[in-house]
Amino acid sequence: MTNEKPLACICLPLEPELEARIEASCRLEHISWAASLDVLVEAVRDADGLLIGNRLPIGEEVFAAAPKLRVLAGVGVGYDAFDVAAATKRGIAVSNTPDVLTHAVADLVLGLLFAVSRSLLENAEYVRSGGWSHAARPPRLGFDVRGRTLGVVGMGRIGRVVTARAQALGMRTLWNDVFSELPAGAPQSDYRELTELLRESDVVSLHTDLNPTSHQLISADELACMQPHAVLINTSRGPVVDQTALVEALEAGRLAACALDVLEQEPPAADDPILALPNALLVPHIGSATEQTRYAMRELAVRNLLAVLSGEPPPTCLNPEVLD
Ligand code: 8YV
Repeated sequence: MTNEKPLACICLPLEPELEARIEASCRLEHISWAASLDVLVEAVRDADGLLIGNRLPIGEEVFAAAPKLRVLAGVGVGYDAFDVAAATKRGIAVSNTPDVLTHAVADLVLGLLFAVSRSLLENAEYVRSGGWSHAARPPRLGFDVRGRTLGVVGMGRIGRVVTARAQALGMRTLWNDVFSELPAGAPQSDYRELTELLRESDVVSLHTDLNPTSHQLISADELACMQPHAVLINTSRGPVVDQTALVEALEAGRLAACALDVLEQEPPAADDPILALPNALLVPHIGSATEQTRYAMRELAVRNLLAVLSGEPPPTCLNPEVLD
């Protein structure tokens, strides 16, 4: 006798209570979170649902191998790893996890801002290595963020929260997006064309999603617009910045510093020149990496998965047209 329950393939570790929620109405199969695309393709052949992060590109190759697939529940707000158009053609619902990570990413942006503005890593190393005890020359002085101008590129959920928080710190804020009308609910902020925003800002923070329009949005020409004392913060996606051009600008002193949570290649090759730059503060894609936020992302992804498999509308669907 065949088991009627749908098969949910889970490609990252879940808490027992989340697994129990899935198992109440589905069969559950684990796929290693480190699986290659080839292994994943083999593993999803009978899947009705797939819950997965954004490490692997999920498109036609996976969809063609999984004819029963009804839902791709992503764990992450960015969905550039998913071919939503191909999923839509096949009637597969695709979901992401917006909102639940907005504040965690904004926290990291402020953390990076202060780490750079107060030379926190250099100062910590100065103390640890005995420099302070031996009255060695201290690291350079920092800069006040109050009164400085922050340019936010991408006025979505995260860009808005970063703008509001920067204003609370006494920063002046500018914004740019593909639209030029301030979205409803956004804090009051001044719109600028991208090049103007780059010219006027002391700190630029990137919050666009990655799509063909935003790919290498910040290239050599854009970096040339920035002031030599300016700082670039990227917590969006690595390919939004032309990293070769960024390294050149940092090496030449045409840009003071960058703080990157995301890189063109993750993890970077050991000889990636960005790793050698003292004025590049790099962290390993940790925008959402808090216990609470990561749990909230997984929990929302489980709700999306179960909703589709039980014929309900998922809370955060990227292609709701497939539900009709
Ligand atoms: C990752 C992210 O999802 O939400 C996003 O788009 O980039 C991150 O939160 C996270 O690193 C897990 O893959």
